[in-house]
Amino acid sequence: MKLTRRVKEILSWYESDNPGTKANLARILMEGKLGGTGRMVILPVDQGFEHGPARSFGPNPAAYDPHYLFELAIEAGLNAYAAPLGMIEAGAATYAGAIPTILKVNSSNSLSTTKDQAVTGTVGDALRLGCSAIGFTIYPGSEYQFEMMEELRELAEEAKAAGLAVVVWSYPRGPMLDKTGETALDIAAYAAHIAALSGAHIIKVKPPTAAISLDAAKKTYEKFPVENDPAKRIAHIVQACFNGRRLVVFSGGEARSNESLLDDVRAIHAGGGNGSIVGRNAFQRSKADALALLASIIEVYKTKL
Ligand code: FBP
Repeated sequence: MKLTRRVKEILSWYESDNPGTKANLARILMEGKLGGTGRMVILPVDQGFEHGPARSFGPNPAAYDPHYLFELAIEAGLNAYAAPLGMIEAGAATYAGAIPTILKVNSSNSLSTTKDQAVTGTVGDALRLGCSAIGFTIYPGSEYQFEMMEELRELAEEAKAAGLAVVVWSYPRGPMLDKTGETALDIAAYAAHIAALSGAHIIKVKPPTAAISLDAAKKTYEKFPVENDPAKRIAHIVQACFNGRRLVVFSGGEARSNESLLDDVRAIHAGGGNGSIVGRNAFQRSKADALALLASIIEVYKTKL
């Protein structure tokens, strides 16, 4: 496989990484219909942990089967498939080498009263299962944020030493933040920056709204405003990710209309984001509808700006 100039350029931004980690980043970046473009679409399926099985898979019961999820990601021509341990194990032999996988090594669940995650997988698991990366969630703002960041430090160090890439889901939540605050522009940029500072190769955040939440940041944003335009907000998140030197992808959220999701995707594309990580909007649709939507998302990312 010949790497494109764009992928070589992206790999050059990861100045400290060993050849193993760079090869795994290259595998993700060169895979699927967006392979070589520097853009990515990833299928994440950890919602069974986060929200429970019925809320996750009830709308499309075929998705209860882990093999269906691997096949959806492969048939859609995505860059990678991310899931917790049991889900990857359940298709590991059948789909070995068929698509880069990201082992989600921590998870929360809806039965918990605290904003925390348990470590549910190891770097050893990721290597045994042939994964390209580990995935880890931090909740900046939670009472447990520092423990989570310390767990990330340990797992990221181990993953990088073993030649794996590190994907960080950075989701602000906790007592300081209401629902508006969790996706406010200043908070989303802050969360993305914390993930970059923690050594993430790929950062995952929710698309930001125009709200500014932190009182301490309001004056700064008044003085140096970000234009009230979704693409400009994405560009601000890209700035927070070392001015584009770290890959950043944006989540899809709850199932909604194709047009609403595609509006977000167009803004991510125009703002210079690296792509989408779309779970519920893919696996909660019938396979035909999911493949059609994912193809439309990929088309947007292929468009020349
Ligand atoms: P979705 O596209 O389904 O939003 O998936 C992205 C994701 O980050 C999942 O990996 C995770 O389970 C979920 O969102 C968490 O969603 P929420 O923050 O709404 O509980």
